[in-house]
Amino acid sequence: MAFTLPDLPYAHDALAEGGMSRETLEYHHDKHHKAYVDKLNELVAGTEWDGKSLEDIVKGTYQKGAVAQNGIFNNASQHWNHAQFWEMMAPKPGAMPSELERAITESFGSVDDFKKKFTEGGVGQFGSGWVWLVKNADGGLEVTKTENGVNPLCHGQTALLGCDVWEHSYYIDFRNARPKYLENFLNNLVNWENVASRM
Ligand code: MN3
Repeated sequence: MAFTLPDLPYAHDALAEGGMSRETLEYHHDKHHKAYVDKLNELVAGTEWDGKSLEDIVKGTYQKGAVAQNGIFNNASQHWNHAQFWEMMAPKPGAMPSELERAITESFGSVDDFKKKFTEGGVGQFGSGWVWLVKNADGGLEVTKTENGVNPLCHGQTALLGCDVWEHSYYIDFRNARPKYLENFLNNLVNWENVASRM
């Protein structure tokens, strides 16, 4: 069965007040994300991956230590990453649920220290990639960064929060100011209820 582009869980202009414009979402969701889905369907057709779940394809095609991953992996992982990313944001997001705040404070010392670490991770990802808040198998939380489409599934971790630091994610709204984009993401866009539900 072919993969499909999921609708955004809000209108294209719903995040504008929070700092992510309609134009960014029109390009990022309608064009970039759609291209990953279309390419994935094209590449998977007639292969051993045809009919497999997205998670199985991501994990099964990941090549440990490979800088350049193969086409099926790149498009499958980017489809998965973006589908999570849209869900991880919300217009007018609410406060952080207390169980998440507790877990973050335990692992990072404070919510502010976590935000600092997450921003540094995103700024420090040289070139395209993602910054994540993950839950490890032992239950501890960690901030990680990954190159290109690589994601926590590849490392057996649970993705609680991810932020796309490819230039297409921020160039329209923040130009080259990746740190500002990350700070704005954490302070105005993250759907903390969604993050907590992933624990
Ligand atoms: Mn992207």
